[in-house]
Amino acid sequence: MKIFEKLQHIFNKCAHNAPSVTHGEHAFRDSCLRLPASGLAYTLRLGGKQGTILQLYPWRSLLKTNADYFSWVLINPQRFFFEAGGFLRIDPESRVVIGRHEEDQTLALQLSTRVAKRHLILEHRKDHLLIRDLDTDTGSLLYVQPEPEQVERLGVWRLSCLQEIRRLFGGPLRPLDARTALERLRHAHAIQRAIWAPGSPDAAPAIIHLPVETQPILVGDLHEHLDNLLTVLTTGGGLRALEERRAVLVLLGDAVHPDGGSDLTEMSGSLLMMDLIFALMIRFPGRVVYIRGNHDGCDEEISKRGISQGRAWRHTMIKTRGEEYLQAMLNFYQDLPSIVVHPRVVACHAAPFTVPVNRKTLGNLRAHPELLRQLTWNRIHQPNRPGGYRKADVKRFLTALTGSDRPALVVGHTPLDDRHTFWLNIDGISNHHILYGGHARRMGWITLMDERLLAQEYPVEPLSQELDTC
Ligand SMILES: [Mn+2]
Repeated sequence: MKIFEKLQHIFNKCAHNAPSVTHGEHAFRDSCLRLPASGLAYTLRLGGKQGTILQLYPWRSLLKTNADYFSWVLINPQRFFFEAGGFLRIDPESRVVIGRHEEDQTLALQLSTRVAKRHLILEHRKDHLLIRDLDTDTGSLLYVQPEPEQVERLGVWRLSCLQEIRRLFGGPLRPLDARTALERLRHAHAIQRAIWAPGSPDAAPAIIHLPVETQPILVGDLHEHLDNLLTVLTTGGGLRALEERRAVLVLLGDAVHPDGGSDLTEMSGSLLMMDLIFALMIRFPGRVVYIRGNHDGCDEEISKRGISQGRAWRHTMIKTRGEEYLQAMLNFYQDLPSIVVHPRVVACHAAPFTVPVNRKTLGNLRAHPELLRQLTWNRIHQPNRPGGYRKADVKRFLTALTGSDRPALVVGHTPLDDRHTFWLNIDGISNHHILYGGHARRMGWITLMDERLLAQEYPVEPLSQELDTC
């Protein structure tokens, strides 16, 4: 609190007479600059010649109908365009201290040791951004980048990602006709089988192992929120990383079935969501993994607020796409994995086992429906949920799968409130995280940078509309 008050004091002192910067190069130390929100981009060099170069961009809505949305984004250009993330948002009315005081920020922006623990303050005010160097040894350097290709770089980049999604989908995001949808589902399923169960007539393995050099992009329960998936794929270089085989998109299940709204049986969004996921699986073979969630089925018992969404899903598939499509979807579900293991992070839909499981059982999980059920239905222990899992279960689960309890465990299924999109180190378990992809206005995801876990969040825009015209 003390540091914060001190920062506030020096910040307010300099804010009044800070020069407005619209061109040129500015070395500054222990002083303020004012950057008008007039559509310029900036390059920052922190920590001298051997320091870190960052870029500061105005971030506008891609939608013509949403011209008011404006934020600033700070990125490390050497990473942002190549991985799913690596950015820092400076939202309206917010203030951020840039520096190595925070591990996640150091990681996201790849700050070098030349950058001070508290190097800069950025404050997003109504029509400008105030930026202050905190009397660092090396000072800070700011260059104005007025060139239109620099100013528009992020917008152009995001639009190109959307266009790529439109291409791989084969047009605007609308549910496919019955025949195309069936072909696509079978094609995606065949690819999954060819990769995870080559030449075998048996079900595909319930556990999928990813090599350490692969960057997993973990996405929680989407529950029909198509724009949330588009947000992940267009913020940073996620699509490029999939294309270049450096990343794997890991969907934690429950991409289907609405989780709110007036009609919990209205399933057209689920059809479209699966159409897009299959298109991604076909475009990026082996780099899109779908973990089975409790909503990935048509059983009567799959329900929300007493309404059977499993039954509604079955009816919708039969009515719009026919019995054959339903059967193909059920076959697809049968082959879905329940656990993804990366040396740094393990993911499943809902919960680790609450019983010890030996190697032999792990190798033959499909023969143990009661264990698969725990993975997809259970939740963290609470006084009113005595059967829930606890810290010891997390540790044992990780050790059984990786030989160590140090990797992280990421699950979906149990959002803890309606304000956040991820919850880290839950229940006093330092490497246990919950992720949810169904928030109406914000999208969070978890990835690895330099083999360390990074959780990020971005406001969601109705990007699927933009796909109609881009
Ligand atoms: Mn669930």
